[in-house]
Amino acid sequence: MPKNNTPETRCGYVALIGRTNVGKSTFLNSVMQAKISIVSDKPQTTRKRILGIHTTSRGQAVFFDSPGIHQPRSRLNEKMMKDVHMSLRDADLVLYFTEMRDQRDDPFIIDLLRTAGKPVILVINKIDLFRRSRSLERMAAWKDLFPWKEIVPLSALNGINVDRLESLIFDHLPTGAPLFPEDMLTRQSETFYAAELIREQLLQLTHHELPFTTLVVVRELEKNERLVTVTAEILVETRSQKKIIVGKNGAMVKAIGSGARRELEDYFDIKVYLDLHVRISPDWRNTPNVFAEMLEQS
Ligand SMILES: Nc1nc2c(ncn2[C@@H]2O[C@H](COP(=O)(O)OP(=O)(O)OP(=O)(O)O)[C@@H](O)[C@H]2O)c(=O)[nH]1
Ligand SMILES: [Mg+2]
Repeated sequence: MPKNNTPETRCGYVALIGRTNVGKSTFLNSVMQAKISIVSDKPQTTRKRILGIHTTSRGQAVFFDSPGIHQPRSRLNEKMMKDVHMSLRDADLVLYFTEMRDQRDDPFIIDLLRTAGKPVILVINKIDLFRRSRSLERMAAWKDLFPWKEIVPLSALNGINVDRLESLIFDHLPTGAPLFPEDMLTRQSETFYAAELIREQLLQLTHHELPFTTLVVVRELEKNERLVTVTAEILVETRSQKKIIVGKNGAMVKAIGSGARRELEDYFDIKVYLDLHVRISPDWRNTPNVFAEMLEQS
């Protein structure tokens, strides 16, 4: 029995796992009411494991937002899948995200969950896109595939059931004192966020073949009381990709830059000067030094 009749706090690591584009990062931002992880309608938005530290009166849920599960086709993809395995290994609780449009009962993923041997909550996201009867059907279809601890239909975008899922997460976490200071939200560096906020604009403003072949590297980040100066490069693999990202008379890179500057000003809460260039770096995805630089910028 806890002392003074105060309920014991819960604390633990929660892995957000699932295919790309199902809404894992959207949920993380929604439950934490902060922009922890970038979101886009393009596949493979999250490229590395991102920590989101969520402290409430019930305790501390430490989320690992993870890249979408996929078959690796490059060194970068292999590193992304390694992060998925790391999240599963370190988790006290797994949230397995699917979405309503997902028809696949994927034996590969179910095997992955079985091997991990962790308690799993099944989340069926994007219920706002379908009628209620369809979400009940989907829940029934998934029910017997795995001994889920819970099955939760969700709309991460519209906030439907986000509170309920949050409460279930705390129910399934072990009791314990917080691991991180209460006011800490993440452990990623400012340099990492600066690069991510630029990449988010790139994903949102360009069409879908480009995101896989681009990388944002922050070369310099300087702060004083009045201004943050960010110097960054967008790496692309070919001349034609560079042409698209620069755009007619530089219009595209200008749009990416001004969108990113607004986001950066929100993030740093101060005026930002962004110096953004596009550079060709052939095959950076298979050049360990190049993507290591991005993955270590955190
Ligand atoms: N309609 C609808 N769209 C959603 C919902 N949740 C997320 N989305 C959209 O789905 C897209 C992908 O969302 P993300 O949060 O980036 O998905 P993710 O699972 O983190 O994707 P990866 O990082 O690539 O693995 C975005 O366009 C979101 O706005 C939802 O509940 N309903
Ligand atoms: Mg994501």
